[in-house]
Amino acid sequence: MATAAYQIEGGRHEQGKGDSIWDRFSDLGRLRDPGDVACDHYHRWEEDLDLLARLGVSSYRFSVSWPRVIPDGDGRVNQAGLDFYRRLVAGLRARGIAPFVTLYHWDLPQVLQDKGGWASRQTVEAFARYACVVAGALGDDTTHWITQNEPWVTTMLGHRDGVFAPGISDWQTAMTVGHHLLVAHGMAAEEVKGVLPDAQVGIGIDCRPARAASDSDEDHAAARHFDGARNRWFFDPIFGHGYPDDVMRTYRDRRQIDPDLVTTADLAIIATPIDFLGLNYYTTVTIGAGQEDGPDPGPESGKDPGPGYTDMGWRVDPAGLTRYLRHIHDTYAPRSILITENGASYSDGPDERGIIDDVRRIDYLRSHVEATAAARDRGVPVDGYFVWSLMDNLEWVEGFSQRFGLIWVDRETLDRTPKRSFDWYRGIVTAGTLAAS
Ligand code: IFM
Repeated sequence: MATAAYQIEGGRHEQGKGDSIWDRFSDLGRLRDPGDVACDHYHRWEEDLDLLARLGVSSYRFSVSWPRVIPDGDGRVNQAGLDFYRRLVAGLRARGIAPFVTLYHWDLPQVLQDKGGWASRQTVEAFARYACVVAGALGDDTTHWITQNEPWVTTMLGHRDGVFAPGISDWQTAMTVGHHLLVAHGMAAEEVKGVLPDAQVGIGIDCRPARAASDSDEDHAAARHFDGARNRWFFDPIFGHGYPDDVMRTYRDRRQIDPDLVTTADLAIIATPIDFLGLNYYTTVTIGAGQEDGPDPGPESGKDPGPGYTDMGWRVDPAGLTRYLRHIHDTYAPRSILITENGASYSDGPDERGIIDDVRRIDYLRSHVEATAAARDRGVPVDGYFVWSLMDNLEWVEGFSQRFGLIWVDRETLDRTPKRSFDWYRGIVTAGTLAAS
């Protein structure tokens, strides 16, 4: 089961927390709903851990809010902020649940953004220090660490398209940010291992497997470029292959990347060995000529995407997961793979009896659990599966309009009501279908 700090915690001004770039984005009215309270997990965390225990899961993936722990990003440590996560981790252990800690799920301290954000090398240094602080505080009870979540999103949506915080639209900045995120991953991995030699450290990468829209050479070339920019750009350097030549050439030709950005020393840091690869999988895309630079093509926005698609307009493609797991195994051979996110947004709400019969979510999850098991049966070392997400939460710019949770959160009262999928998933966990769920 997985969540992220900004999407559930709230407690924006509690106990010394600093603002993150998402707080600023929210203040600017760039989110459909403000994020100050979110699901109020900051105050209701014990109730939420009880729900996790009721679900029977053996592990829980959550993220630490950097500005809650170090309000200005690289200065004083906020003890009260760290203590919140200490209590959370202790509460998980007391319920027999292993914490999987994500260090960065997009909520950069605003003070660091004001100094250049991820485009500045100083943010990379600050992240390494922050990783060290958190590892020192939570390490007694935490074995599994995820450095970065979905660097493509921060890179492209946050800095090329400007639709996510911090709202910058500049190709070269985006490429610099993406590179720095990966260097920060490698440095943080080293830091965590320095403090906790037995830690298991990985990174969470989102993938969008792409197929060509037709057999034409143009569509194949477009799909190849899309795959290179969206997937290989991140997987290749992490596994020691450097950035893909074909994409690098295009970026250089178009002057979309600073030619001096990438050094051999950086590539060595990025390739710091990981103990597991975290893979976030939701969907696949079909790419034709002209669509190679994204954004992901999907059904026209604002229109009901219809059957076979989730409310995000993402195609349901479980077979794509099996294929992609096999591809990752064959291409990069990671020691271990965890599905660090998989899930679906469907809006089904309570009926007159108060029951939330989210049968489409059950179908989605069942087919993807089976797809994961199918890959494992063919020798892919998939050692864990995390559903996105425990509860309906703040889906970034979409606000609360997209519901990914196994638990319904009433937007007025913030009361939690487990959906049908919650009971179904408990059955899956009890049956031991997948490890570390
Ligand atoms: O809600 C997000 C999460 O924060 C990162 N991965 C995708 C999810 C659904 O969009």
